[in-house]
Amino acid sequence: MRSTRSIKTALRFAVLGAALLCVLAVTAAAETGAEAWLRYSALSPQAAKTYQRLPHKTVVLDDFVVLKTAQQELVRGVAQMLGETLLVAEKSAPENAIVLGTLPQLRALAPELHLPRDLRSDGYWLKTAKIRGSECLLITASTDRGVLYGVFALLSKIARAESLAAIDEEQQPYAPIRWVNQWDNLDGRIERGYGGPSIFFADGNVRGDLTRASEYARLLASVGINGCTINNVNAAPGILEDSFIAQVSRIADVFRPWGVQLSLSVDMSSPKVIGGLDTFDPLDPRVAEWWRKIVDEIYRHIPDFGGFVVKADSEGRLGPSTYGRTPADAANVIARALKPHGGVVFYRAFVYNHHLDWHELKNDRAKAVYDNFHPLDGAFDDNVIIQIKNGPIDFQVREPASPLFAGLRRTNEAIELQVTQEYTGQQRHLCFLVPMWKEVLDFDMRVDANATPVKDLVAGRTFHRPVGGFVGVANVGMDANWLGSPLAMANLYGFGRLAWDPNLSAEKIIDEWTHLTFGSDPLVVKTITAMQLTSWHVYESYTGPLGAGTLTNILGNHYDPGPESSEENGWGQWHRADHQGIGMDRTIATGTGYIGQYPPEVQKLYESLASCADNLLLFFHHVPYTYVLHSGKTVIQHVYDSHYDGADQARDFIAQWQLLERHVDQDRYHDILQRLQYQASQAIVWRDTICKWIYRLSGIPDQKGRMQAASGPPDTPDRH
Ligand code: GCW
Repeated sequence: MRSTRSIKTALRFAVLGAALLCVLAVTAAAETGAEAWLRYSALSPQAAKTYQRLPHKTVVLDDFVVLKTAQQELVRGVAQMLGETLLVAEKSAPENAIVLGTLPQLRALAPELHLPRDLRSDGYWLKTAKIRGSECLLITASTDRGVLYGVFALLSKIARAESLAAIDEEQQPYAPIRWVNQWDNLDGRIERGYGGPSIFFADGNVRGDLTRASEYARLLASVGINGCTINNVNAAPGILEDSFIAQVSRIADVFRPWGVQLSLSVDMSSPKVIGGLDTFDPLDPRVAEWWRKIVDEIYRHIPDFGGFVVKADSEGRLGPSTYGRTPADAANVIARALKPHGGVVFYRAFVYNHHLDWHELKNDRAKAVYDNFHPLDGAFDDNVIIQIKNGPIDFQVREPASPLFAGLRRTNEAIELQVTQEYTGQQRHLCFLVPMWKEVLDFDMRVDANATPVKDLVAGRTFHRPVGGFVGVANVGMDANWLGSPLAMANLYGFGRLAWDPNLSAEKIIDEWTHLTFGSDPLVVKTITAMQLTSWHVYESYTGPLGAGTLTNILGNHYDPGPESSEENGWGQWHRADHQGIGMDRTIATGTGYIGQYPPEVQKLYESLASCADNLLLFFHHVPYTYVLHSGKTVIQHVYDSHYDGADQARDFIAQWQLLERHVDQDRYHDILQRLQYQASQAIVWRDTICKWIYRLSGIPDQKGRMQAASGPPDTPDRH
């Protein structure tokens, strides 16, 4: 008896002790999210064994700043993950080392190496090879930046316990432009930013402490992003004041070690507002001269300056239309000032009339982008890039690909994707956007009846353009975890990975991100990847299915449900819901003619109800509520079901997340749990608001009888 009791007691202590250890372990691992996907947490002894043959020293073949950064990052990552401090050796002793250098440097060091391949732009090559008879690991590229990217790739592999045995991996970026925009105002607020105030500006000046800006550049570089526009496209002209440029150059200084080029958003009226001229007419020689001088001044401070982003004639911004000039006139005058320095202009295609007459059924904001820019194809200088939002309206939860991607053959283009979740839940709702972006990037425009996916058009591959690529509106802030929610960082990671290689699958990207951000516990990886991969669809289901757009308050916060705010105003985000039906008729036959902006095969796809996918139906067609979808359901029943299913799925996220209680550090566990609980409650608000609204309009009850009692009688008068 005694011995049984003492065994029990011992066991009890053992269990308690183990529990305590668990708690300590979890507490020790508590994380703020600041490291994002660069946590470099220690590998298990088992996993670390894979890297026993990794060289114990490193050499770098030159001391340029980016190469030095690359080496420091390598040493840091290996120390944290494998517990080993790499010896930093002279380049005269490269034997058994991880060797970092560009191809020419490597050729000079080891002529015996066969390095036949030339790597384009920022591509890199990871390769085990013998130098002077001893085995080395080479991280090489054409540029210093490529070497840095190679180091990050190697560290990512180690973090995910991928084997490096006999590695021979070459990676090339899909396009030269892989930039982020920040919509930061000089007072420190960020337009559509949900992760705290600006990391660059406070109270009208550049911050004194730019530690976060430097850490941001590191994060960007780790996924191959090579440029960052630091201020809002609704630009304050003051950014170009002499004194301010000197301040901005401090930000460029902290970007430079990470190979991130700094660029600025500028206001077209600057020559007048801050230049003292009586005009900003782009064709006036004094205006051209003013831009030349300002650009020369910038390059004196920032020799590797990237260029300008321009938002003009849009949402109240002044632009060339003031003088009857075109976007090409405006873009070119700035481009010519930048040209001698190698800079570029991103001219945003987001030009539209926000005082459109909603009574006129043929009016259509979606047509504006193409109508404004297609006629100018070929009129832009070679260092101008037209920056085009993924869809023709404005970052809605679902839109078709903008027809302008197919409408420019002799003009450079870049796709603008929105990482910050303006219309997709503002980081308070889980919404992993990579699957949405991939649908657009993979969409085949069938230009000249050939396979011409959007990713090839924007990368400049289809029409052999000198430059092109990807721009993400990121809007990170001072919040420790950058975007306000740890899970939202998957969107920034995913943007970078897609910009590097749009052929990566959403599954691969989220698997990588989850391993890097939360570790390799199979339950954690399985649960988080599944939640992320379904989250866009869930969000769409309870906010705006069938292509109706996010039925949000478009006049205010772009967040709460507000289906009526889209109608009866000039903003043009109409869904034209009335008592009989819903949807914008954008057909060529009877509607606004928007569909006519696509190449013929795509026109056919969307024009016909038979071939138009259910998920974009209301974007292209106005149909009665009783219209039967391909799925066999009526539109109205689909709307009810979708909102209820979506809200149920949002609620189910909570239970899925709770499975991870003992598997994820407590800080992030509780933070995310609270967010999911809040999201579930908001999904119900969305569900009820939209279902009641559409029931009142249509008068058609839900077949499943879920909400009529609470909704009151249907409305009567027809609004249109
Ligand atoms: O959707 C709108 C946003 C604006 C933004 C604009 C744009 C920076 O609501 O806040 O302005 O898009 O992309 O220029």
